[in-house]
Amino acid sequence: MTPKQQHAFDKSAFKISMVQHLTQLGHAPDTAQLRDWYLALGRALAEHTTSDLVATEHDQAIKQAKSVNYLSLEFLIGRLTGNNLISMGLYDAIADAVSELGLGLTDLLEQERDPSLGNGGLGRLAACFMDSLAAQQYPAVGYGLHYEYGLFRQSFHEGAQQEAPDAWREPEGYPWELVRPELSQIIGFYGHVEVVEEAGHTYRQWVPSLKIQAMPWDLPIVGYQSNTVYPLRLWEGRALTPFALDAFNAGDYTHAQQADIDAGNLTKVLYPNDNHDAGKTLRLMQQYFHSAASVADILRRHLEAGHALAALPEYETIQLNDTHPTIAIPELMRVLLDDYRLGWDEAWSIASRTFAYTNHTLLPEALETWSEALIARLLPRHMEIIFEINHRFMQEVEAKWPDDVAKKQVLSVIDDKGERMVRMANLCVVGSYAVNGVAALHSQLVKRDLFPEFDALYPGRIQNVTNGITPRRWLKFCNPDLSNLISEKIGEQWPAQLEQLEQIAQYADDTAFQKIFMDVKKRNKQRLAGWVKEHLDITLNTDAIFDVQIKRLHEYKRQHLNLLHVISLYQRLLNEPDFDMAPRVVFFAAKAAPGYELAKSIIYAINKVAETINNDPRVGDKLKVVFIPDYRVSMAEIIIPAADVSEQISMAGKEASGTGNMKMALNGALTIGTMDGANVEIREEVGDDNIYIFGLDVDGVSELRQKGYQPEAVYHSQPLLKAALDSLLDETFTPGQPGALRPVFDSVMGSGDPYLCLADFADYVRAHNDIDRDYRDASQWARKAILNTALVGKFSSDRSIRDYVNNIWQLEAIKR
Ligand code: CGF
Repeated sequence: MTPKQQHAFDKSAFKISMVQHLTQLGHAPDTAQLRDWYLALGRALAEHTTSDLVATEHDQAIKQAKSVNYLSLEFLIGRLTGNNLISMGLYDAIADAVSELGLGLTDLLEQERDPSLGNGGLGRLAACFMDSLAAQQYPAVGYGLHYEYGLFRQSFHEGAQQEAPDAWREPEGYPWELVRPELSQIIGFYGHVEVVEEAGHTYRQWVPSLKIQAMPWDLPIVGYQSNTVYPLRLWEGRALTPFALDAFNAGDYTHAQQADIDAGNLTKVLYPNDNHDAGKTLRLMQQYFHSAASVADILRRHLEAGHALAALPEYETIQLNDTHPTIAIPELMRVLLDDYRLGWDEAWSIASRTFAYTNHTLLPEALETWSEALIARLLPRHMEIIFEINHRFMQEVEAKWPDDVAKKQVLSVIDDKGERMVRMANLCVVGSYAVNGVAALHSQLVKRDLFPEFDALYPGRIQNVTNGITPRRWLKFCNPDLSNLISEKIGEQWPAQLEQLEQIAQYADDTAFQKIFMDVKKRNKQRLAGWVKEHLDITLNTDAIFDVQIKRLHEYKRQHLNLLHVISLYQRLLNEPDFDMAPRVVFFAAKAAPGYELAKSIIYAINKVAETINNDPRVGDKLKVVFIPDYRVSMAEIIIPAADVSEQISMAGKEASGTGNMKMALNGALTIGTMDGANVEIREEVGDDNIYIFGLDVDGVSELRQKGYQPEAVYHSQPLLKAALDSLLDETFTPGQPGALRPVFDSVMGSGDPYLCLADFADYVRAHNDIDRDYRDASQWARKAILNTALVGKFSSDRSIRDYVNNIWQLEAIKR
């Protein structure tokens, strides 16, 4: 706690406030349940953050400074209460206050449901970035959607994924959010474009036929020890047309509610796809609704602060998190052209100096395109503007490469090879002053493979900003024992200056420190094992290697490669009398998009293999496999501090960055990984001896493809691999149901193993053997683990944000 905050906190007043909130919720202290108390705690704390939010909003210095507007369809913020307590410097004081009320703070925090308003890395990155912006006091507003249902809740029925809706706010509402009706906006859809004549000029004007109200809900982003609270503004769709009371009274209930139904659907659900473009109309409606409301709010703030419209790029920058909010570019153009009546050149000069775009993926199936017909129907004026942007852009291309049809074809915003489609990524590059990839390798591939022509046309526009994670949530909050140990050694500044962790490296060879460090790891493993026992009734050996793969389920992430290794260990334990291995628990946690059949088959296969291995008495506690259901931020907070080994095994060139890799390394896990995404930079930081790199690199992948890859040949040449694969076809793991796991077998054999699992298998096994050997040398292992924690300071999202600030956004910190 900072001295200022310590002084400001009045324990007895806070306890009174909690009891008052409890009473307002309709409960009495002697009969209230834990959940009631949690809500009272959240509301009592939110009083403080709300007043800081309002004060920050009205701060003249901030109004006169440049801000970043982070536009993202996803913010996977996780539970806020514990994290906000850390940021406010009140964790211990509140623990003390609630204990005087007879409550345990950790029990209260467990009552909070995760706001799962994101799918995976992209949404979690947005949350880390907001945390780092507030901590470093770079003026910022996050803009997202207020989904009624977050990412589905996952359970398993006989091994198969089941999905249930996640009504994260129900039934009492979320204590941290604040509705701001005074800032609501009206958003149009459909309709037609009219030509208006005024003072000898003709203008175009969109007349939408459907209007929906955008109601903002603010969540407080509390800066770590900074007294700065920025809003994460989430738009909710609401019916605008007044409730049809006449129809209701006349008995026409459905019609009376129709407008509510349409508007309410708009932000009802988060699309559960990660790295995949599903192309649904409602999704485009969500994107436009989000973009239009955000652009309107940005302009409102800008003009209310007294700035000229033409000065927008000097005061506001708009970061597009992936292509999902691309439609904000033509929307700003529409407003400038049609509402403010600027000429094209002036409007374009403003817009193209305001937007910047982050690319998160090279996967073709994730690069969004929308059919021209759909955009023209839903947003007719925007389609005209997109055509005009492209027309002028094509002239630029012609000037640079005269008569080069091929260049125009790849660069064009419109893909007219079949049904005409709008390429959102191309529109982003054309309309942004900066484009960035999310790790060094990824940014290089964006330039080399995805956008080489754009890179030639606009040298310097495509940059790199390596992703990062907030050390407040991902070390200080989730791993209090390790945090305390670090603070004892190097002081309390590291959560705000993560580079300082480097000083821990000097203790890597100190046997006493090694013991304390590994004791902390052991306690975290016990905590996770306790959770597994309580929820899944599996008993774990906490001396075993905790080998962890936690991320979305996707073929390119290769959970099935991990599974093949697990099966091979199982078979060796059974079949090779001399085979010895350090005990291992292999953890998986992953959600599959509901429509992604193969991903669901992989989950099913892992669960079936786990069931067999865990119940086979011949294995004892040498090997256990645990699939933790319903992976979410709060679960990650328990798993990550307990990990010994971090699985980052995507096929090289496919994982743009990864951020779980950073979180686990920071908590002292050793990475087994390919030369992909941020693994490459983690290796640079921790050194070759403290990471297990295996498999083909990007060049190796393309060479193999050129030579002609034959998974069958690999299958026949490697007995261990063949045996593991064959077991997927018989009844080993699915008694009475031979072939139930065949889809996984076929995915690496029949359809040609698109992600080269078989090609990398042997080297993956080799790397795991190295891990097995090294883990048995406790002191050497401790040394490596300590060095991982010590040497990954670069991956603080504070550093990522400073890179954005210095190289792209050009903001000044405003200290409060
Ligand atoms: O974004 C991802 C993640 N799946 O959400 N992508 N998208 N889209 C990438 O696949 C990750 O590699 C990356 O770390 C993350 C955040 O940039």
